[in-house]
Amino acid sequence: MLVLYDYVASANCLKARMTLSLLGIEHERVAMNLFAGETLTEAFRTTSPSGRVPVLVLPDGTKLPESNAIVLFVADGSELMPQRLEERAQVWRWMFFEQNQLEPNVGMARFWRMTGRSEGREALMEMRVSGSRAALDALELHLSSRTFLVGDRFSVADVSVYAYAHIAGDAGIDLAGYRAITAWLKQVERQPNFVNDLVPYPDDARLGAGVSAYS
Ligand SMILES: N[C@@H](CCC(=O)N[C@@H](CS)C(=O)NCC(=O)O)C(=O)O
Repeated sequence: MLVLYDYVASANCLKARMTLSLLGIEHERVAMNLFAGETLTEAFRTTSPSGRVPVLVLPDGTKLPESNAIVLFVADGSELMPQRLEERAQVWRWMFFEQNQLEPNVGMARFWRMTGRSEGREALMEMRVSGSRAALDALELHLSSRTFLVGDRFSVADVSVYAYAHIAGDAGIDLAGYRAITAWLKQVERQPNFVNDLVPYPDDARLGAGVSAYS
């Protein structure tokens, strides 16, 4: 059986959880507490060299870190992955965009803002918020003339980009001005077997609350 090393408040982990649910794939979950240092042990580094989650462990013991690699592996050959190479390339394009422009900006701003770490980091926060807006502007432009990111069908590109786009509010960005993104988020949420079990950061993630995996 597939085993997912997971953290409930992580939107990177949410991508893996969403894909497994959308495709109805049975799996076990191992809940990791990042803020108790559980991902920083030598033992966990043999599962994830960067000490990060999500990680999917395959039935033959192969370890697969990186959310988008997990999503692409799980969805390979399924209805969530287009068959034509040209469309698959567009899926990869949006997943690289997600990791390069959306996740680092929305993810960091959300984390600092929701865990009491933004004070003293005003300039950095400003950079992350403006980076988030630039990524959302690009997404809005693309979605203003289509229903889904690639072709005319829901795909793993939508799953991957949804994860951080839908929590832009946590990073201090009002999505109300992004009409195409707002309509697209609703389309994603309407898919059969869609789940979004992301939770806010728990109290032990707050600055000064204990051992933290983050600075
Ligand atoms: N590029 C990676 C990023 C994974 C990542 O940053 N995971 C965070 C949770 S969202 C983590 O495990 N952080 C622990 C740490 O930095 O110590 C992916 O997409 O999976």
